[in-house]
Amino acid sequence: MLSRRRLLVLGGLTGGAALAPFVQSELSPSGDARHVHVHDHAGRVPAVRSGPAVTPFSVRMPVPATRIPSVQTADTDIYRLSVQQATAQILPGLNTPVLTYGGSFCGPTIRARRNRKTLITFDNKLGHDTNVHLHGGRVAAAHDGYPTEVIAPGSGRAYLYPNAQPGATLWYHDHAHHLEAENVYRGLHGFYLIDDEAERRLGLPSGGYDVPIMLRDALLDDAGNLVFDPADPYNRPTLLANGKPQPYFEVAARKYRLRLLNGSTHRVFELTLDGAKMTQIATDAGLLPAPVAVDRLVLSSGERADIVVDFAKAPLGGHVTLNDVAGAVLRFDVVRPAVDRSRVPALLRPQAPTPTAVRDRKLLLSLDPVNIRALINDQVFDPARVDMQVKRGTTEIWEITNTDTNVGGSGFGVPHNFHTHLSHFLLLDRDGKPPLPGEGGWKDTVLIQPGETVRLQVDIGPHLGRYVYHCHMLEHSALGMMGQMEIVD
Ligand SMILES: [Cu+2]
Repeated sequence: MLSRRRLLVLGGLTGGAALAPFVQSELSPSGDARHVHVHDHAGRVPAVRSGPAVTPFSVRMPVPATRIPSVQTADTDIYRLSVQQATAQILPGLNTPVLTYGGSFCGPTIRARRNRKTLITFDNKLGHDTNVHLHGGRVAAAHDGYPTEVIAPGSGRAYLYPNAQPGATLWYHDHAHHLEAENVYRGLHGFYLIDDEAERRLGLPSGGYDVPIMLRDALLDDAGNLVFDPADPYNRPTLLANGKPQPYFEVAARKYRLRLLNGSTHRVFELTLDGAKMTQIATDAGLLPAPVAVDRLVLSSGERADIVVDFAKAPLGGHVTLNDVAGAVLRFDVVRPAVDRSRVPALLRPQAPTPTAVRDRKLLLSLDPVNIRALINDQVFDPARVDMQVKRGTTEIWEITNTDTNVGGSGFGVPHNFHTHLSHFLLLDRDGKPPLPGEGGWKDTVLIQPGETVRLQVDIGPHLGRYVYHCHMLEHSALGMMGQMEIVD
């Protein structure tokens, strides 16, 4: 079947260059297959400035260490983390300068408990601004990492997270306006997991069998330096899992819960597991109503999916590989037998009836290649402008269209995605068709292909104040594809 070529990215951040490198994907006519093949606009594979070759499965995948609170009060876990430069060994034998939380590339994992608060003070030891956003967290506006509320070099800021939300795989990352893409790319990202007693009782794989895995890409030069080129975000050929290139991970012959996060600033991962079904149990904001067997997982920047994989189905000594369309991402080596008392119940979470929406809104996402801007409803982000006022505790339908089918008259389209702060949503449909099976739960980020319209049922609240929403392809939000809602009573 013929497929349409689509432009994936706006190039040209610097020097007023209009629409620099075109990179395209191919979509099936249904629009929901996302086989991402990279071409330039003439259909050639672009010259990849890749660094040293990576031998797949030659390094072990680490699991980011869980941070222990420095102080625990009756209702709060207290942490202190510095935002600092460090070196990481991403490629064997080479030291890569990176930006980190607490010195580790992929920051430490914060494990919170539902309804028990977390207070984290971040000390900025970098030479430039940063701030911190808890992606997927329902937190007060002053603690949300508003883009212009930055932590200046040499100072610190405390963020309070109430964790008054169901268990979920969240992550924390930089959100300083115009700097977010580069800061995240260089390493300011880490897991934040909310454990939930109701979830614990389900008997899902837990403890050492509950493994967060951050997937992302990178471009490294021959010396091992991370190269950040916002004009060419698809030229990042090295695939990392928890900060290591195409690693292996030794597992027991039993079920594991794998919390997959796309921590890239731009890449869309399209994942398969050696042709086997994956049991998806959660999406961005927590558990799905029921497990869903999926053949492939499409994760755009910022999206999460928790899956359960039973490695007892592979032979002892065998391998199971997680693949992206661009190549292998991670190989699981089944190295030891195990007793497994975990289970995946048929029902995971009661689905509350969603209230009637009080109003409909339309948002249009588009790039402006001539002026090197990225727009929502024809405007770049302006912190002084409130784009919508919404009433706390209500529900709205947001219809969001990616208008970029023909950027700058090039004939090529660009995908976007859409992330709401504070408010979670249900994806109602894509171009009138039902969402993919794994998209059936509460989400905070959704992929929108060129020309596609999604409808979201957005649950507003529970806090008051100003919160942003934006394209989570961070090179686009950095160019202005961001708006803000003011939540009022
Ligand atoms: Cu975008």
